[in-house]
Amino acid sequence: MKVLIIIDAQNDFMPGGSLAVPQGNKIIPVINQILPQFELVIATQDWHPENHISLAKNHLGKNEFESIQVEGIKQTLWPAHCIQNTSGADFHKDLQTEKIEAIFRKGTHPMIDSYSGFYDNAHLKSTGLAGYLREKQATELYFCGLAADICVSFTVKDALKEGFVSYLIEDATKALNEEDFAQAKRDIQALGGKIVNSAKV
Ligand code: VGL
Ligand code: ZN
Repeated sequence: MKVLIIIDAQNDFMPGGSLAVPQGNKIIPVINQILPQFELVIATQDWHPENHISLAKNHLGKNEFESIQVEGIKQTLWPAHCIQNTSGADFHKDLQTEKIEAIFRKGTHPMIDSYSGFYDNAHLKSTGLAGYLREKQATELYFCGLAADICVSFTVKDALKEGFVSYLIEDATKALNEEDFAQAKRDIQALGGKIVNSAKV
């Protein structure tokens, strides 16, 4: 079964949002157009409490986009974004959400950040997404959303490691950093993932 997984298509990652991805809004019509071709559509939401460890404002003397070490792993400090129950955490208003059957939220624990829809960054806490997809007998996963170089590529890499046939829809994602995205695409291909265009899904 073909599944579409929409990663973090939330206002704070759109132009005007607190952690805006350039041209992030351009993916919305592309996603809406391909939605009918999928039997199952699910989404993720970055969903942080105010005191979340990934927010620069919670670290005295640290600036946005600086990084720190948390229990031996790199934690980038971001502007406040996707705070639970704020409009910044809502899906883009034009995203057709009717077909979204399940929403997996991540980054909900104050001390744990999660770029991937499957696991937190230290791979300690599962969101349950892999088990859900197996129970639904998902065979092919198609990924889109924001940001290409961060949450989307972390999710695709975890999907491949979980053994799912995985495709990244390149024109339905946008990156914060193009160089990081170029590297992420190479990593995805090295793991057996495919980069495709929305015309080919
Ligand atoms: C994301 C940075 C911090 C993303 C989430 O959705 O790509 N990026 N939190
Ligand atoms: Zn976040």
